[in-house]
Amino acid sequence: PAYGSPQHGSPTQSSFPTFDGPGEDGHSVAESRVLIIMTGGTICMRMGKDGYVPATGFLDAYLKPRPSFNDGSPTKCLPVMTDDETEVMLESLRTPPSKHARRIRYAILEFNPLLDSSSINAKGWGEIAKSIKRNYTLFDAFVILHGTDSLAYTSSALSFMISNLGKSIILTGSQAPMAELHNDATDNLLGSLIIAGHYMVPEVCLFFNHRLFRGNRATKSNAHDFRAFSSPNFNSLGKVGISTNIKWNLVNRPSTLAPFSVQTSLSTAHVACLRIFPGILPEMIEGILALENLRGLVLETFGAGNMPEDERLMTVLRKGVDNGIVIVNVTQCITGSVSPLYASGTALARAGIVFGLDMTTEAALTKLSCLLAKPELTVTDIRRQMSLSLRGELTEQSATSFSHPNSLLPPKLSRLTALAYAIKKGDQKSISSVLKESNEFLLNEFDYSGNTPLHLASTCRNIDILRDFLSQGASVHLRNGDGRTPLFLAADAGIEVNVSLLRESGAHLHTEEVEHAKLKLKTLKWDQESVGSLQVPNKVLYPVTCTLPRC
Ligand code: ASN
Repeated sequence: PAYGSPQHGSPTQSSFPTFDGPGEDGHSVAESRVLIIMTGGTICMRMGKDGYVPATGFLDAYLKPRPSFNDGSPTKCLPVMTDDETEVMLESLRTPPSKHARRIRYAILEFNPLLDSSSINAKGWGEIAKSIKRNYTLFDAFVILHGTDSLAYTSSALSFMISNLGKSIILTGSQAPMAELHNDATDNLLGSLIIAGHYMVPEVCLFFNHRLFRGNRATKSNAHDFRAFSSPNFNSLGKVGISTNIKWNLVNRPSTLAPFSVQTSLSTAHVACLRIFPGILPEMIEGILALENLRGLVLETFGAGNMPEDERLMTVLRKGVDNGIVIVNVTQCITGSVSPLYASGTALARAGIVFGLDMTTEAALTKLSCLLAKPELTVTDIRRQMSLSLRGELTEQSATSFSHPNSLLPPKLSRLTALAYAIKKGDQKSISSVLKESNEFLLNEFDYSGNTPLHLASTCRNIDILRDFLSQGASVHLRNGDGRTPLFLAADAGIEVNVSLLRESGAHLHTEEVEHAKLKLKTLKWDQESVGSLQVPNKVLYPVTCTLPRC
């Protein structure tokens, strides 16, 4: 597949007759084919006697009359595979040419019945996945129209159900129906079509209010605003404005040599979700864990993954784990991750409860349902996979070393490891290439051993490395896993020139540390007033309150 944006000169490649009719300037205009799968939701609703209800006939009622969705060319029928594996010819429309000289031709496959998304379940997710699979080779991309209430559950579920995706799948809906004069449906649908028709983003995405999110990172955060969705723990994948900007460095791509496939069943009947609250009783948790057939539980805990310190609660949870139930700890907070920061969270991990890190509840529940439906996985496999990123749904951080010492190093840690190796070898060429390649400032980050690159350079005989790091703004004040600064390490190693350079750069010792340094470097004057003035340009001072990764 071709990845890239029109701005980079590689628009979506279609396996279809790519050119269809002249554009305004008489030149041929490329055409992409998109299948819209209409499942229901406010976007297609009309007012009934008891409130909004989904209505059929979306293409005829709302898209045909709108010039931005219909360029007025004679309609054309496209082959579409339906749920009973029969091919039907569906009427399609096409948009006028975009500024990238591309039209989007689309057909709509309407589900029967159309749903308010609050009624969708695993069967509905299976139907969506099957429709995509049946039509995968017939279309360049897929747009799913869906209600907003459970949109983040559906986009999360599909992300886990689909493997080796090579085309864009974009879910959208609206807060106000297309039938209303002032609506967000037009923008959401047109934005989704534009991305689907121009860019190959091979992920299950959620597009809303001009933003493209990874589907399993999004959550509905507002019941009224047009800005209904957010992605609190992961940046959006792109934005549609005057121009469309896709953040290609964030986009996941299939990396295995395997064909597109879908898993169509999920074990939603075997999972539950429980929000911890002050005063929760052990019997309440016990009641849920005793449910017949329960195999997975998502616990929404406080803050960084804590719950009331009550031995009776722990006993009940431990019993659930021993009975083979996969219990996953996610935070009730909108933003942030669970971690072994507090004793209470650590006790849960020790009891065999899995850290769900920064997964949303929607992602945790659907991932668990998906994994539990795979007969080849053992409970241990599932527990392990719940803490790993399968589709970019969580950020593997310090918890990786806490619960999964054997898993692959996250990219930042592996860069820091490469840097540490190069510093030890005095290899300045490799040092600068690692630093250049990284899009974040690595010099104030801690490696697996709890040291910053400056700590490592402070005991190196090659003073040029130390000088180079200081001139790039490395902080002299950060303390390593043992609570030591680079200056202390340089003094302890007895390297006088490094000590002098660090002190010139503003480094200093605590009074208790001075005695130790005096013993090591007898010839140096250690009164604190003799600290040299800052000679290093662009110095950035970082606070010393950092959390150190510990194994
Ligand atoms: N109740 C509607 C649904 O989820 C809400 C919406 O789409 N805005 O189907």
